[in-house]
Amino acid sequence: MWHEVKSLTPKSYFLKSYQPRNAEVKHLRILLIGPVGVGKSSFIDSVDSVLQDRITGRAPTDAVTGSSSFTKNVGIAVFDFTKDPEGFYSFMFNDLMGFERPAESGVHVEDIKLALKGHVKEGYKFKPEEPLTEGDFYNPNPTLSDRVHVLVSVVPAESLSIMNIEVVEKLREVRLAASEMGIPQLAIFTRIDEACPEVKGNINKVEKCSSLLGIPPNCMFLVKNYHSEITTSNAINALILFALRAMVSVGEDFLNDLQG
Ligand SMILES: Nc1nc2c(ncn2[C@@H]2O[C@H](COP(=O)(O)OP(=O)(O)OP(=O)(O)O)[C@@H](O)[C@H]2O)c(=O)[nH]1
Ligand SMILES: [Mg+2]
Repeated sequence: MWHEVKSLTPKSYFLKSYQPRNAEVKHLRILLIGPVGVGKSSFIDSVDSVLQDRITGRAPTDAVTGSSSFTKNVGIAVFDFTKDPEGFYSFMFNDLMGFERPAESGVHVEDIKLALKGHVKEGYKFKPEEPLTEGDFYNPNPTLSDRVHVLVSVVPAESLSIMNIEVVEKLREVRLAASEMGIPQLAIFTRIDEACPEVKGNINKVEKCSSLLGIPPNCMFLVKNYHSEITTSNAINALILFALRAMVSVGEDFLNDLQG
């Protein structure tokens, strides 16, 4: 496996040439969910950095992580990636605020379910007090393009065991809703630099997280985000590209299955 990881370069042919075969969709939509401050926005930045081959910083991240979500003022922020000079890569990320505790103060699970189905328009600001029902930001007739094609749970490798139970339950609820819709799901562990450096430790974490979230171990990826580096490196790029490639592959399978 490590061979395969090392052979991925920022110019990864698969990602560069990828286009959904399903003609109804121009961009594969990947939604990231997870606890506050776990590195969701940093992962999007890291993908951008890998693809641009330099450190970039588009998705707002927070260097002082507290208990409330930094990605707050946006509802669903959409990020696509420049594939200079040919335009954009054919996949995009949706970033959300993190799940907070107490549960009532964060984004509603009902809103995320609506987002999975494509009912939530870009720019909607989630309201902790009430879920979206109708209005300017409600899309009553979503197309396949508006829907989420891959759901990624982002979990902290270093503090998995102290992940709040309410947050775990929210993650599971969203995951079950996505399963009912047939949406493929992966998980990434961020902050592996702060977690146990031994592989065995990480494998135990993968198994623990697998049973917590109900995602099979082979759908889980260890990732180190670019958070303090000033240049990109092959080792960090490889982990990010490996996870990204898996996201795009399962999303493509989902779209093809829908096409029949
Ligand atoms: N050591 C380390 N720090 C990281 C990593 N990924 C992110 N961080 C740091 O964690 C903090 C929070 O990262 P964000 O990307 O803002 O987290 P988020 O999940 O988007 O948070 P919310 O939007 O608040 O839900 C920032 O200070 C990042 O620099 C990582 O892999 N390793
Ligand atoms: Mg964020």
